[in-house]
Amino acid sequence: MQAAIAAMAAHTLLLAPPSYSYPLLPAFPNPNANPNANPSHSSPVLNSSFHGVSLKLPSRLNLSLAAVASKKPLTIVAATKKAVAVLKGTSKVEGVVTLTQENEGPTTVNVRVTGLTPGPHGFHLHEYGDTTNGCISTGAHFNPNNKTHGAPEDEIRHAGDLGNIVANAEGVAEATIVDNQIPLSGPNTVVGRAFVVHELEDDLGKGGHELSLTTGNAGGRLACGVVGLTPV
Ligand SMILES: [Cu+2]
Ligand SMILES: [Zn+2]
Repeated sequence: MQAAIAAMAAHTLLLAPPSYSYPLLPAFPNPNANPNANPSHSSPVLNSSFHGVSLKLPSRLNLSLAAVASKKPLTIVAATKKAVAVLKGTSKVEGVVTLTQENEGPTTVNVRVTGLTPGPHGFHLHEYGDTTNGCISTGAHFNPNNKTHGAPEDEIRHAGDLGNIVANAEGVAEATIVDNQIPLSGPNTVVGRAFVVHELEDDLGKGGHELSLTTGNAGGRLACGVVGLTPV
């Protein structure tokens, strides 16, 4: 009798591993199709335990699928967007502008322009990424909210109004600008529009000139470049 119990225990131990391996199988297993199952060892007790495992499988699979599905939107929301514009013109003025935006936060703009006369130069995002006729064809300041020209910190400003960049004695202007009105996605995205660096200082709408409230009277367009997406 004891030998028979020991033999049954041995069978139970031998047959236990296949039942534990079921959750790893992709489909709902049929215990009778298990290649490891020996028909001669089948018993009602073992079958009922197999059924118990197979009944639990659907809920486990559903839970793991739900967890994967709920993580996907979070990954999209956490996106970083990056863009670049290479500024060129008819003069020796040239530069590179990089833009980075985390999620729906402000856009950080890093600017380096060389070949300028020392001092302040108007720096804007213009409406079009079109340079077929040089920087003139980039149009007016990017202005999706139909406002007048202003300073970057003003309530009333064009979205493209980024103020001035200031060149040092070597003609190099470097700046980091953080702004809330020049996103890299959505209806007011600046991707596909163009940066322009100007000949003169932007008076930020306060110069009293007839052009102050449209262009800041910043003079000619020295160099420009279209904003395009880059790898993150
Ligand atoms: Cu401009
Ligand atoms: Zn403007």
